[in-house]
Amino acid sequence: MVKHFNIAACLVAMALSVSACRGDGAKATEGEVKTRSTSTQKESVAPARGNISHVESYDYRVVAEYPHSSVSYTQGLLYHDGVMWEGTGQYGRSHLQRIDLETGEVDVLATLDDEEFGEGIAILDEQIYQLTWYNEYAYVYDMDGKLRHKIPYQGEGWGITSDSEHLYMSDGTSVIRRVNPKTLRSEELIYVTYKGQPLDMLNELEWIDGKIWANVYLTYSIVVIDPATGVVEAIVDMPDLYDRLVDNPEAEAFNGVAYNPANGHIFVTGKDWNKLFEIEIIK
Ligand SMILES: [Ca+2]
Repeated sequence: MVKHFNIAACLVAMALSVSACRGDGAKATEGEVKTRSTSTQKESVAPARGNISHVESYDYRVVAEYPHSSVSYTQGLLYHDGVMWEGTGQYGRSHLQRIDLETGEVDVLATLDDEEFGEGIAILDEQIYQLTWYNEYAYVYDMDGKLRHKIPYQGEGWGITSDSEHLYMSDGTSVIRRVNPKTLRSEELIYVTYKGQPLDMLNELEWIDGKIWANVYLTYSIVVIDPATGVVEAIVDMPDLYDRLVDNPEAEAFNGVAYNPANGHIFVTGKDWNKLFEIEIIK
């Protein structure tokens, strides 16, 4: 049984130990390693600008439930031209794949080597980018999943998304980097704050109407970030989704945000969750 927790409690708890933010069922090996590796960067976070005191709280409604493979360790999720794409992690089962929403069946287009841990995915200019956690390079594929080349970068790769011009990358810290799509070199650093405090553990990303939506690792929260200021403007907590999973003991952390611009709905799931949810956000 995974406990429910929220951002406010986690901000306090993270100063002490990340374990307080973790559900009982969530294996935290990945997070513990990542948390240790990000400690030095927390101290360099710049003060936030803009209105930092008010954070909107969005409600939500589950529009539909779809099957999702319980052996897909979701690290990246996006919806593009009516197709659901997923990048998965874990050594030995990191894939780039398309998901048939109605059946949950996957069409694996690429499989990473056993020593590579897949992370977020993004599509820009009809190319698919897939990050790796520790390997320090991204794969770039054509839309059929054929490898074009790899781009090196420094540090950890977690989430990635695109605004149709640039790419934005997270690395488990409170900093999101806007990067050049050709080089993945940083063009701008976005220091993300929640009520004035740096918000660590930013994970899977989605660019939605000029804002960056981000899963916060080891929570059931998605935050809405103004990329111009880094300020979290809104939050939506979805702890109830875990309770909708049935016969899914391997279910791990809530992760994955995709967006359907045709109806404004988002899709969310989790690592090894056997369901994927279509969500209407209620503001
Ligand atoms: Ca996404």
